[in-house]
Amino acid sequence: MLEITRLTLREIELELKEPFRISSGVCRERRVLLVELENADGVTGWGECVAGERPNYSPETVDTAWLAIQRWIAPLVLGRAFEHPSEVYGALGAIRGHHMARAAVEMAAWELASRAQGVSLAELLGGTRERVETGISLGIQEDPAQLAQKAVAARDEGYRRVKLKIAPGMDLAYVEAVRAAVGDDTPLSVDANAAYTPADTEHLRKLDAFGLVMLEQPFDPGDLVRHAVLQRSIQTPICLDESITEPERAADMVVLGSGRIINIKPGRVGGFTAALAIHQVAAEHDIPVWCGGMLESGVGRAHNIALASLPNFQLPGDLSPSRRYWERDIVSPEWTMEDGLVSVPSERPGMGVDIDIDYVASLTARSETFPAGERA
Ligand code: OSB
Ligand code: MG
Repeated sequence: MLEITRLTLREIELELKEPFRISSGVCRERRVLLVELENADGVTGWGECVAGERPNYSPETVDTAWLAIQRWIAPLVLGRAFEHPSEVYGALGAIRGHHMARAAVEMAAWELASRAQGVSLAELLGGTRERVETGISLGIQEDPAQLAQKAVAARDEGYRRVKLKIAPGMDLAYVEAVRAAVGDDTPLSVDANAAYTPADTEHLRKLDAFGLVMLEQPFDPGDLVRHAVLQRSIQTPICLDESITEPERAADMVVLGSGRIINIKPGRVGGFTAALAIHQVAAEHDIPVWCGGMLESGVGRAHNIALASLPNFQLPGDLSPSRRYWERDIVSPEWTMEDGLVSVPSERPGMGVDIDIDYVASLTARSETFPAGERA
């Protein structure tokens, strides 16, 4: 039984060690929305919202998520008793959109349930792997030589796959330089974050020459049909990220042939229950999935790693260790990587890391507890 008696929202600010540039903008500092749920026994569970500061990756932002949780999501879970955390997704089904806001609460509910039951989050989700293969996502750099240097360093650090962010005018020459620098044996992929249109089809076909594992999200999220047409005219497998906002979109992708690989970010699709459903649809259709990242703090990372321990996560995830992003993460122990692998903390109840609550308090820009008036 999962009875949620209290929900605390906190917004913290975490400065990235290095700015991260994608086709639609640059992120220097992460505004992170954290959700803490508490049950009647005083057990707490944590979640992290993956929404960014501006609506450049998805329509949601930190501010819209705060509003959605405060106004519509919190009232739907507070005081409710769920038999199992998988019921939370359905309970929030009356809300359209706001997948990231819903996910933050839904995932915190799973974390709370795993702590209350004394099992690891990975185990509660059905994870089977002890270690997960890790890839890196490299932001757009000043020039191809700089990107090539970073790619070589990542390969030498042990990363199992190197992903390059691309944009029109910052694509072929960059990929060519990286491929030449790392050689043919390093798995490479590219991520356009929806920066192209069907008019770029001939141009994108040139990527076929570089033996990429995948081309992630070339077109607008809503363009499932256009992605299907593109997939028929290029060899590089298309992977969808932004397009897959819920399990139904994964099913649509399969029917239409809009891509051959899915990037599952539980925080993008409404949470773990939806992520498990997508994982299932994909497995039934021989579609490999992998776990993407959103520059999460150690909390979101914990959730992603737990999910990535499931069997159909066949490709390395964007699960870089804490030190890649932050001078100091908000969890202990911090996330580490060894030989390109991250260990799943399956021996510990819950997500497997502790929140450094004093550090979180020192980074907090605003916080609010529901039911209103009570303090965390
Ligand atoms: O498209 O996967 C993406 C970061 C912010 C927004 C979108 C994306 C990303 C990443 C970062 O690729 C992956 C990571 O967390 O390391
Ligand atoms: Mg992506």
